Amino acid sequence: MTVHTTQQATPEGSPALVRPLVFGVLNVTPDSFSDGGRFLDPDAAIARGLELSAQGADVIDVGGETTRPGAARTDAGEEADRVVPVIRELAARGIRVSIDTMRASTAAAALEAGATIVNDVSGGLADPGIVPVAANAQVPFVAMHWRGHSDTMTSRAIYDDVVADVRRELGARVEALLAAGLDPAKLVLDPGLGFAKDADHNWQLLGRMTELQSLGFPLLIGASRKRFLGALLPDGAPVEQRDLGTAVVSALSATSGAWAVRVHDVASTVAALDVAAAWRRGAEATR
Ligand code: PMM
Repeated sequence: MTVHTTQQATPEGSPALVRPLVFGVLNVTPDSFSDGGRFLDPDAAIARGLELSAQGADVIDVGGETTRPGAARTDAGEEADRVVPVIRELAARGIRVSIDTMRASTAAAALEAGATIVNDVSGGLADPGIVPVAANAQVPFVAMHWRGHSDTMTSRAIYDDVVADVRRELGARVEALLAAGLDPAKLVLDPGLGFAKDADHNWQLLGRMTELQSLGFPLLIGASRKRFLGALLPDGAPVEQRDLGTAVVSALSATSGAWAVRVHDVASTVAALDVAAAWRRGAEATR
């Protein structure tokens, strides 16, 4: 799979008419912030992956280590044990799977089990050995903007101009990843919403997405159910109530030319993307 498809913004910057890919989140963890503990059992996780796929997910993004703010690391063996049986079964059923990990060993085990995309929230910084694993397998590599592990990231949310700073830091990652052998046609970038970012930072990164696209790579947006969406709701609203805001972000991301969105509730995002696509068809029809 090459990531430079018609899904991508065209060189002129006008988004293609096709909708972004939908990555359905499947956390096989006891402690992720929104679905932790629900899919730790492999059978429950596989059933959830099938459900997300039936709802229209193009990719199931399987993770075995939580990255929620403040969290401690998961043991490497434990992480791989959680994800491998789930990936093996979903891939065997013809579902495209990405592995959400910062570790080379977990990425290698996941690719062997049938995953075909590596999604690294550290962009190759936490374990540089992950880059040759993805490069040798010739699979897409999602490099997210990252400033440090979850136990320290809140204190790292300091920027002069968050969009310019994230753009510069992602640009440095691009150079390092390509120097380490990654095929530029396989690279996807992600602003890392909520990772060392407060709500204002997230909104600026979304609203000024085109500045990040000027780096020349497809963008994946992971806003789903994050705290900055919860801040728009009354206090104490359950996390699922953030799905409506997530779906709106998906539609607006599509309009801005995002390559993919990563979401927990696939059905509402697919509906929102269908609306955005119909809107764009209407705009085209008037010409
Ligand atoms: N966010 C989470 C986990 N993995 N991967 C990418 N590429 N981008 C993100 O924004 C992102 C991610 C946050 O945790 P969750 O799995 O509980 O939503």
